Amino acid sequence: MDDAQSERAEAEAEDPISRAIAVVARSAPEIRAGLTGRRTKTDDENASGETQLAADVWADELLESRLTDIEGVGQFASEEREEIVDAGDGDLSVAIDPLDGSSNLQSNNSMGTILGVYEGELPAKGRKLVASAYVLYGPITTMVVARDGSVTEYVVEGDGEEDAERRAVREDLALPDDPTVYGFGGRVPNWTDRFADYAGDVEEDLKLRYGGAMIGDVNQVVTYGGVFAYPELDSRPEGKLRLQFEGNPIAYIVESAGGASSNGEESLLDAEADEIHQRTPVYVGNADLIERLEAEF
Ligand code: FDP
Repeated sequence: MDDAQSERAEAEAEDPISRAIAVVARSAPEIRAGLTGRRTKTDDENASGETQLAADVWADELLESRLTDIEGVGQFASEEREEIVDAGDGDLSVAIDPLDGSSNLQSNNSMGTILGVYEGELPAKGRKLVASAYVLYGPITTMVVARDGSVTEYVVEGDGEEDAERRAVREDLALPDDPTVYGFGGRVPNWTDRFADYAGDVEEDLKLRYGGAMIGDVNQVVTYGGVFAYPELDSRPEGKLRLQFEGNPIAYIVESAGGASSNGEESLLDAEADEIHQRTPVYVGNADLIERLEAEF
């Protein structure tokens, strides 16, 4: 164990926020290994009406049992389950998207796991986040963690919970000043006119890269600079992504890395949280690109 790893082990022993982050890191190799053979659809739908894959259900159950075990965690919520789980006494709540972008599993493209740690009960505003993190199951497994205003990228290695190791590869991560990529979800004919106008402007300066899993698409923005959006649609003004599980945690990471977030009007972190599965348009990236969007809207 190097110095950074033993410092982390000490923090994890006492601090529930560090423990929640550690649980997700340690579960990542196991989740990755367990994807093989769980690519089939189930007969069930999640709380947002999407058909669940065996992998969604399995990753949800694995993380639920481990995260609700942490002393100090009072509530557990998941994109894959209707109700918030009461985890006992504790002032912290964890919100999880166990497998973000799981429709990519069939075609073997990238996916992620998202964690938001909120102070107080859910649903909660993004300003209540005290940490957030995502795992990216790409060619290698990486994890990005935002806490106390700084963002670190780790490589996660190992085969299972016992020997999983997290090694920092980029500290104080910041979005590059000179952005190069954009990725926008939703079908173009369904975009609103104002978003289509914005997209037209962005296309002049940036290169399209869209993979269809928010975590992969956001991670390239964090790496190269640019903008990711799952916008408002004519048919669905509230967009597709969920505020508690996706919008807020990602906004917290991007803003901690010097970027900006918006729901079209204000920072996602300032958006009112009324319902655990509420959807929101999501726009995150370099601050000037998000300012431009808000100015054009
Ligand atoms: P998925 O349905 O595969 O779980 O969370 C929903 C999400 O993926 C995001 O990861 C992704 O950005 C978006 O939906 C992709 O939606 P489209 O297929 O409409 O592009």
